[in-house]
Amino acid sequence: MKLLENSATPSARRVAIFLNELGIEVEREDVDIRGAENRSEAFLDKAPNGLIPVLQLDDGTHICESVAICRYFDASTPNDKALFGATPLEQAQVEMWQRIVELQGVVPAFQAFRNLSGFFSDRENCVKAWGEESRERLAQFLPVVDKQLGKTDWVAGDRFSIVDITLWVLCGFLDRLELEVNDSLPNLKRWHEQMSQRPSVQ
Ligand SMILES: N[C@@H](CCC(=O)N[C@@H](CS)C(=O)NCC(=O)O)C(=O)O
Repeated sequence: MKLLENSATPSARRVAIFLNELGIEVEREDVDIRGAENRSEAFLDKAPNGLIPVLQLDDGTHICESVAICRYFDASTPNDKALFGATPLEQAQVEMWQRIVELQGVVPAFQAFRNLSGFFSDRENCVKAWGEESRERLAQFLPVVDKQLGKTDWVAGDRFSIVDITLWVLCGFLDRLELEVNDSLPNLKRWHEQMSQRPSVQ
């Protein structure tokens, strides 16, 4: 089994932190995304989304999408972490917040970065106005998680979950968009300090 990834990227980092939480070591192979290796026919045969990370199983099966990879490891590794929630209610709350943070935080962040920086202009049409709008939507989203973290220890409730990993990776991306977790977001700041102490993110 091996992970096809690029360790500097947020999506690979999300899986890496999840694996650290579960104490799992996996062989890794670097994919040259700058050189568009992920857009080659050989790569697209493994990952229809054309993105890293991708998990390659020993029987040749491939799993792309970071959360799907995390689900695979969680379900196939006996553990008591319940990173996707333990009870039906927790599982629903994790799913709910995972989708909120992903769709209203991570997607706008990636869209803002890609469209404003032109980092992938060799493979996509970069639209500055869309980048600016995405950055604004992300800025408007941060108070939403700040409010939630004023009510609960962790994003999806009082148990640490995959959503905290997703939000942590998102926060690590903010400086590239000239945004930050500051005193105007006190609950998010408290959570951020707490997260930074976890061995899995060191
Ligand atoms: N929803 C996907 C997003 C993956 C993604 O955006 N990967 C980026 C790196 S963070 C990538 O492969 N970019 C290369 C490209 O766009 O060509 C996931 O969670 O796995």
